[in-house]
Amino acid sequence: MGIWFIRLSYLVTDYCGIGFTSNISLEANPKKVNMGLDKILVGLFSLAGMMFTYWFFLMKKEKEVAVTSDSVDITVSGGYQPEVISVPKGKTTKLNFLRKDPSSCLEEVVLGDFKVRKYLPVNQKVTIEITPQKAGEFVYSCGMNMFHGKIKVT
Ligand SMILES: [Cu+2]
Repeated sequence: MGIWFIRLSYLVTDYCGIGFTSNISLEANPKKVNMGLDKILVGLFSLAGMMFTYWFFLMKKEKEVAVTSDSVDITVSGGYQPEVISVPKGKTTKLNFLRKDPSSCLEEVVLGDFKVRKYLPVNQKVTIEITPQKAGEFVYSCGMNMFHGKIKVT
């Protein structure tokens, strides 16, 4: 389990251009390592990056919000809040996304199961309507699959 999170963190940091991970392969093969200070620093940074990612994914608690009205406001800022919503099956629910985070990482929201990919301008509400026909858990994400939210259909 843990190793997958670390793998994932490689992907994530590479993807979003943070670039902690480019020298990871050097660490895995000690014979090749030329222990310059820069390499040690890069190693430390990548370790810190991994630990942060690990902590970020594991320690964040899921708070579920049950949607009883026709719509729900979802704030996009360093992720999606509320992160987990539950909606009734067969009912149309409006998801009002409001992106407050200028990071380009969050400029798109992708609801793969609902075949929706939408651009979210900063400070502008974007409404996405879903009418889920199947019960289950549906994860949506930013365009790079870095941040995730979940829709539970019950
Ligand atoms: Cu992203």
